[in-house]
Formats: sequence, C-alpha cells, structure tokens
Amino acid sequence: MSNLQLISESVQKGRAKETVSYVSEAIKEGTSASDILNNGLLDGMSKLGIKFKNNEVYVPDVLVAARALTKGLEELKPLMISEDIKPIGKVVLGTVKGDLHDIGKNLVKMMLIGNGFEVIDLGVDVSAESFVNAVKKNEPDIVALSALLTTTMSQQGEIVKALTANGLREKVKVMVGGAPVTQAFCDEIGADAYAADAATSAEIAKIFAIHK
Ligand code: B12
Repeated sequence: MSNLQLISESVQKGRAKETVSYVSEAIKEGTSASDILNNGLLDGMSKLGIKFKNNEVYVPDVLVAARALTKGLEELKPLMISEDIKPIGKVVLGTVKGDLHDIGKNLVKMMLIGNGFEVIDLGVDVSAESFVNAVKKNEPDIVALSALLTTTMSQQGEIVKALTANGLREKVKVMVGGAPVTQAFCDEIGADAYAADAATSAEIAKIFAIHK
C-alpha cells in the first residue's frame, strides 16, 4: 500500500498517531503537500463521509476520524504554507442564539475542512448580530447555520433578515441544517440550501464554491 493510501486508511480508522507518522513519512519522501492533502487526508475523510451517509459508520467514528484528520493537517501545515495551497472557499459556521447543541455543527465543520474549506467556527448560542459582524470581517462565501430546537430554528430566519438589512445577503450563500430544519423551512426563510447531514453539506458547499 502506498503512503497516501495508508494516510487515507488511518484517517478512516481514526488513528491519529498513525496518520501523523504516515504524513511525516510522505513529507520525507518528497510527496507534495497537495498530494498528501487531497489523495491522503481528504480522501480518507470523504470516503468516511460516504460510509457515514450510508449508515455504515456512526457519529463517534466520524469524530475520531476528524481528530486524526486535524492532527494530520497540523503535521502538514508548514509544507502547505510553503506551497501556498489555498482553501477552495470560506465558511462562517455557528449554532444559532439560544441553542447549545454543537455535535452536528462540529461534524459539518469537519466535513467542510475535510473537503478543503476554511471554516470560521463562531461556536454555539451565536446572535444574528455576531453572524453579521463575522461576515463583514471575514467575507466568507457561505454562512452555515445549525439549529437543533424547534424554539431556535426561527433564528435562522432572523439571521437571513439581518444579513439582508446589512446589505450582505447577495454576498453570501446561506446554508441551514439541524434535526428540526427542513427544505420547506429553508425555502420559507429564504436560505439558499438545506442539508440533512454533514456529508451532504460539504457536497453542496463544493457546488457553491465551484459556481462562485
Ligand atoms: C446531545 C443532545 C443534547 C446535549 C447537547 C450537547 C452538545 N454539545 O451538543 C445537551 C444535553 C446539552 C442538550 C440540551 C438540551 N436539549 Co438536546 N438533544 C441532544 C440529542 C440527544 C442529540 C443531538 C445530537 O447531537 N445529535 C447527533 C448529531 C450528529 O445530529 P444533528 O445535530 O442532527 O446534526 C446532523 C444534521 O442535523 C446536520 N446538521 C446539523 N447542523 C447543521 C448545520 C448545517 C449548516 C447543515 C447543512 C447541516 C447540519 O448534520 C449533522 C450531522 O449529520 C437530541 C435528540 C436527537 N436524537 O436528536 C436532543 C434534542 C435536540 N434536545 C432537545 C431538548 C429539548 C434539549 C433541552 C431544551 C433540554 C432541557 N430541557 O434542558 C436542552 C437545550 C439546551 C440549549 N439551550 O440548547 C430536544 C429538542 C426538541 C425540539 N423539538 O425542539 C431533542 C430533539 C430531544 C427530544 N427528543 O426531546 N441536548
């Protein structure tokens, strides 16, 4: 098995130490950062994303894989910087005001990072004003909103309104998700996309990034 395959496999198995040592070996062998990133680390995460979507693996598997991916990325970072690899897009992500659920949001974050996006994670309980400020500051391509409570999902609509009121709505795509959120709700509040799971959120984000 090649080093890149070993990296991909170790990410899928969530073995952080192994991932780091295979990345380090690949660097020593002179493999480019983009090869290690795309055909090793991200390959592993996208394969796991498909398995997650098909219910072949579960949330804990994705979380340990995400940790392995993050560790591998840390090891690769100096080489990435020296090769000047740019992310394919920027996403501002957060769980809306009044809502403290972040497991789903963190999975979405990892899938986005795993697919080459830079993610600015605002955390949980994030007000519309904070989203607006983060959009002004970071100029993302996409704003991704998570809500897990029927009482907080309306905040997603408030954020769309606040972006419009601040003249920012045309500059970003708004993606919404979370257990109570539906495509119909997404349409009702004027968001651009709804995804039921983290793997689909990354697929949609990639489509937005290609068409920006
Ligand atoms: C874990 C959990 C908690 C934990 C949260 C810990 C944490 N760090 O997140 C704790 C214990 C803190 C908690 C608290 C509460 N919870 Co709670 N919680 C849950 C539980 C069991 C699991 C949620 C979860 O993490 N699922 C796993 C993740 C992976 O799934 P997910 O979040 O849906 O995310 C996926 C998709 O929705 C999507 N997605 C998510 N976000 C986004 C964003 C974008 C942009 C996109 C595209 C996609 C996307 O992708 C994700 C991955 O595939 C659910 C029940 C359930 N089965 O859903 C209740 C649940 C959500 N909680 C509920 C309630 C009522 C509460 C409390 C009000 C309880 C209380 N009385 O205190 C508080 C509220 C606190 C607050 N203000 O937020 C209710 C909500 C009911 C409702 N209809 O509103 C639920 C449904 C339980 C129930 N059946 O009653 N909770």
